[in-house]
Amino acid sequence: MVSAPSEPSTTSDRPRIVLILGDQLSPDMHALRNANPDKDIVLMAEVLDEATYVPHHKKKIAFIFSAMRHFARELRTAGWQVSYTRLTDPENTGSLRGEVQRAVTQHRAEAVVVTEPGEYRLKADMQAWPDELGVGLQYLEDTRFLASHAEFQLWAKGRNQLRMEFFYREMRRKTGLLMQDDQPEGGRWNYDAENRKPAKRDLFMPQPFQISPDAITNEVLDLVEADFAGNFGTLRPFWYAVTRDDAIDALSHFIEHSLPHFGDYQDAMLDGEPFLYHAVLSLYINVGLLDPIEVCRRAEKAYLDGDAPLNAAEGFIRQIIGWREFVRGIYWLKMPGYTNENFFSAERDLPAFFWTGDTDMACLAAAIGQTRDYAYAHHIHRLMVTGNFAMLAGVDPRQVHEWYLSVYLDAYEWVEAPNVIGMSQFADGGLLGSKPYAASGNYIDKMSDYCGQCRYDVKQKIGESACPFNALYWDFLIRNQAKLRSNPRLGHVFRNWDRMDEDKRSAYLAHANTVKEAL
Ligand code: FAD
Ligand code: DLZ
Ligand code: SF4
Repeated sequence: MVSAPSEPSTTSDRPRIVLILGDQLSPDMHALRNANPDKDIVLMAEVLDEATYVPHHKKKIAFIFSAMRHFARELRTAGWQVSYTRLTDPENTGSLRGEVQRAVTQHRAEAVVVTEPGEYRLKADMQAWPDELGVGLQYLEDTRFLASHAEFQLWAKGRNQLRMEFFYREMRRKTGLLMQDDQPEGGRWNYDAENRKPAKRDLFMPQPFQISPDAITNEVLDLVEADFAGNFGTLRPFWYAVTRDDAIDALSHFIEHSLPHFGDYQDAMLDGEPFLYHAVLSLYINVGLLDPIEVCRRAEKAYLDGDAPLNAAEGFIRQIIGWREFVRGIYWLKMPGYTNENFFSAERDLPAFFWTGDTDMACLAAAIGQTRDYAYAHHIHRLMVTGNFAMLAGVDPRQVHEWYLSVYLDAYEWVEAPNVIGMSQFADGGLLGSKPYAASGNYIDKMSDYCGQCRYDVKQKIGESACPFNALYWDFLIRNQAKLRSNPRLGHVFRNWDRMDEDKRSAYLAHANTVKEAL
C-alpha cells in the first residue's frame, strides 16, 4: 500500500505536476516524497513514444502498462490525485512531453517534478522542458540506488581500470551486508569460484512465482494484442506479478525455493529449463516494485538463518549491490556516446534468426526461443550464447544493443547498455571487462546439455557438421588480434594459435568465412 507524505513543500495554491514514469513504480520515489497529496497532481501516461522507441517485446509492454495501472490505483487509494493517460485516450499526444504539457495547462500547474529517468535520451529531452512548457522543472535524484552519480564519479576518478570487484567491496562496507565488523563474512569477499557447476536433469527444478492475470492485466493484454500485434514475442500466457504485494511473494518464493542452489548453478543451462535457480526478480526491481536492498537483506537473512549457503547468498547479493550498481555508474559516467562504441568496428547486420529463433544451432534456438516466450533469459544465455555469437560473428554492437533493449522484460538502457556494449560485446574496448567473453562451443557444451541434441558436432572444428562457434572463435581473435594480442589475459590463447600448424589455421579461417557468409 502506498502511503502519502506528510510535508507540503510549496506555499502557492497552484499544484505541481509530479511525473511518475513506467519504471518508477515505488511509493518511495523521490518525486513523491517531495510532493503534497492535498494539492499536487501525480501524472502517469502510457505513450506511444515510450512504447515504440525500440520494438519492445509484447510481454514487456503489457507488464509495464499493467504495473502502471495497478500503481495508479494504489496511489489513489492512498489519497493522491492521479491523472492517468491511457494509450487509447483520444487526447493522448503520444509523448511524455506532450502529456506533461497537457497536464500543466489543464491544472494551471506552477511546476513539474520528476525523478531522473533511467535513460539518457529522456534526460536530454527533459532538459528542454522548462523552456517548452513555460514552467520550472524540479529534477530529483533517483534514490533507489546505493551509489549516487557523484559517489561513483569520485570512486572512478583517477583509476586506470574500473573493476566491479573493488567497487563491490565498497558497497558491502557501505551496506554492512554479509560483513562482520569490517571483514567479509566467511573471510572472503567473493565465492564465485564455487558457482560454476553444470546442472543435471535429476535435480529438483523450481519454477518462478506465477500469478493469474486479473481484470486490469487482461484488459492490457487485449490492448497489446490489438495494438502491438506485429511486435516480437508471445503475449499469453502472462503470469508475471504486476503489484508490489505479488512481487514480494515472488521474492519470498525465490528465497525459499531457489536461493539455496542459486550459487552452484548460476552459470548452468539446461534445455527446457529457462529459469533454473535464478531469481526472475530483475523486472520487479527495475520498475520499483521491489527495493534492491530489501531483496539483499532477505538473502542475507536466509544465510544467517541457515537456510542458504554463503556462496549462494554472497553470489546473489554481489549481482545486485555489485554488478547492478556498477553498470549504472558506468552508464552515467560514459553517456552520451557509450551506446555508439564499436571497438572492433563490427558492421554485420544482426542475423534474422535473432527475431525468429529459426536456426539449427540448438543453444541459440533455445536462448532465443525462451526470450520469445518469456521475455527472459538468464545471464549466461545472454552473455555466452546470444552475446558471444553476435560478438564472434562481428555484428554491429548498436544493433545488438537495440535487440537486447527490446526483448527483455528488465531492459532499460542504464542497465542493458553496459551489459551489452561493455560486458558482452567488448565494444567499449575493456572499460567494463578485462577481456572479451569469447568462447568456442566447448564452453557451451560444458555448461549445458544443448550440444547433444544439436545438428552440429561440438567436437568438430571444421566442415559442414562442425559447431559454428569453433571456427568463429578463432576468426574473431585473429580478425582483431591487433587489438587483443597485448591483453595479458589472452596471451595463452594466442600462443595456442601460434603453435597450430598453418594448414589448420587456414582451414579455421576459411570455415569461419563460410559460416559468416551463410548468416
Ligand atoms: P539473477 O541471475 O537471479 O540475479 C539476481 C539479480 O542480480 C537480478 O535480478 C538483477 O537485479 C541483478 N543482476 C545480476 N546480474 C546483473 C548484471 N550483470 N547487471 C545488473 N544487474 C544484475 N539485467 C537487467 O536488469 N536488465 C537488462 O537489460 C540486462 N541486460 C543484459 C544483457 C546482457 C548481454 C547480459 C550479459 C546481462 C544483462 N543483464 C540485464 C544482467 C542479467 O542477465 C539480468 O539481470 C538477469 O539475467 C535477470 O534475471 P534474474 O532476476 O533471474 O537474475
Ligand atoms: C518501457 C516503457 C514503455 C513501454 N512504456 C511507457 C509508457 O507508456 N509510459 C512511461 O512512463 N514509461 C514507459 N516505459 C518506461 C520508460 O521507457 C522508462 O521510464 C524510460 O525508458 C527511462 O528508464
Ligand atoms: Fe551450440 Fe555448437 Fe553446441 Fe550446437 S554444437 S548447441 S551450435 S555450442
